Amino acid sequence: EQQRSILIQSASRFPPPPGVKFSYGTAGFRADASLLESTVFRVGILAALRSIQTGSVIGLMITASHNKVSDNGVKVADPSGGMLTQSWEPFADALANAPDSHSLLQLLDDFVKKEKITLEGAPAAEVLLGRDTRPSGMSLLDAAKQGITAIMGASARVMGVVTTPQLHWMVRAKNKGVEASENNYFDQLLASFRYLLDYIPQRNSRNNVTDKLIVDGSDGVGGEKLEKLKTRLGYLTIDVRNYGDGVLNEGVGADYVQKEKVVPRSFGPADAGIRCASLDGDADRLVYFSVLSNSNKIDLVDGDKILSLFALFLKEQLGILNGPEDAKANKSYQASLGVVQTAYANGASTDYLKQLGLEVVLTPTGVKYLHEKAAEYDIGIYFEANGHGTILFSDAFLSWLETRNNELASTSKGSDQHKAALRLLAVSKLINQAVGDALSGLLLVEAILQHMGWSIHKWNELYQDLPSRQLKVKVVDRTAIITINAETTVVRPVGIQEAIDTETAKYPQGRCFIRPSGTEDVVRVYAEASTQEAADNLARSVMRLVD
Ligand code: NG1
Ligand code: ZN
Repeated sequence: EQQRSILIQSASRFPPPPGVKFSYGTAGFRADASLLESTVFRVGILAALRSIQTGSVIGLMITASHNKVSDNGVKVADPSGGMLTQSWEPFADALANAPDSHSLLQLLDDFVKKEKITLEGAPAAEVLLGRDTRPSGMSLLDAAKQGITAIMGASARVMGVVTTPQLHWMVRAKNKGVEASENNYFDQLLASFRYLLDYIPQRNSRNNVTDKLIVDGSDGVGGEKLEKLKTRLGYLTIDVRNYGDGVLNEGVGADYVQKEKVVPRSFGPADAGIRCASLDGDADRLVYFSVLSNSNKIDLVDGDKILSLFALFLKEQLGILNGPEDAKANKSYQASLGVVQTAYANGASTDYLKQLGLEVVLTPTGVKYLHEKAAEYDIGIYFEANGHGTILFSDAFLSWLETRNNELASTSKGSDQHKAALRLLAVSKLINQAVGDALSGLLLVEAILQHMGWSIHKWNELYQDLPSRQLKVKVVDRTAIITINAETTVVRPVGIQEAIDTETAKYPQGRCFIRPSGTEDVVRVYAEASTQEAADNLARSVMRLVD
């Protein structure tokens, strides 16, 4: 009863905006910030319930990532640090769209019963709260707090301004009994980064790769954090630009750089030849680029190429670790190494990875799908072309690796095999196991480039991207488009796929697909072909089919 009246009272302070329909899409709820208070409040309630049900700490992040500064959004991190379980998404939708406090309470009643969540005498629930640098974040954070504390026994712990992956990392850490602080996060990243550098093969020691990197912080939280982190890096001079003075995501950031293929604000011809990287607004995406001389154009090194670099390195280290005598002595572990991409992955990257002998799987767009698939391998690497991705290590493999490493330390300390074991362990600590993380990804890229003795140009030459074009079309109802086969085939409206196939067949190396966006009210068109002109034409003609 007391619980009911608390809920009614606090919910009445957050009436939903009339006539707006919310949907927990590819990355949580996103909308113009002015529309979001009630939704964020309600997601606070949901997070508290999820914490009670799982008996674990849950995360709630307020961000709209690469979207414009006037937008905002909210998403929930599950106990593992990954995305909210998909089975709760319909509940999130229903909660956000409940028209009044009465229907909200009814929904909560039903859901709590269905999920067998006992509120009375429930164990203490805790939700970690974070936000990006958007000005609207402050009041939204307060709305989230009120939602959390509207559930008796639930408390909110404010982590303040953090990157999205930092918050996910903290949730994961806390649930493993590790201290969930920014310092601890930095310590882990730095320690494992230094480890990797310590084991760089002699032949590649330092002189081949310049120690200078310029990073575009997208005028968001990532640049701010990198400024703090870089002072403790030791080697590597990082020049951070766009770390908060300009407008968030405007002409800057990983999304802009990847889609427009031009330099971000405050970069120019003077930077030609230097290794550059770009983060997105909440620092869960990372792309590299180098500026072409005398122009504002760039050579883009996207998520697919980061994935390829990681895959190549890990495959090599696994190969060294599992020496031929080991197989005979039954000491090797046939670790499965899998690569997960979406249909947006450049076709040339998929070909390259397959040529390396790797298993490549496609999933629908959205980190939750990629992550889930990657978790099926001992080492699962996933990346979206836009630069969101990470590497997952299975518990079974990691515990074997720890044991094997100890063995090697006593039998053949300092051997190639031992070093490979140490490197793999370091990668598992450096790379964020919860979610794609631009800061940890950046350190891993830097360490591997040093290891290989490669410049950004050498890296970029792993394979040559096929020209591609991405367009978006506003339509009356994007949900009318239904796809299968990891979004590569349209089944509704009937007939459209045949028309796309007919267009695509006209172009050498042509590939094209359409899908409804999960974050914007548009249908996206992606086309690839042997020349830029052909890719543009293919995209445009398919766009006309949708319109
Ligand atoms: P949608 O709007 O569903 O295409 C976009 C990105 C995704 C993912 C989400 C979340 C593209 C084509 N799509 O999703 O990859 O990053 O945003 O931020 O880049
Ligand atoms: Zn992001």
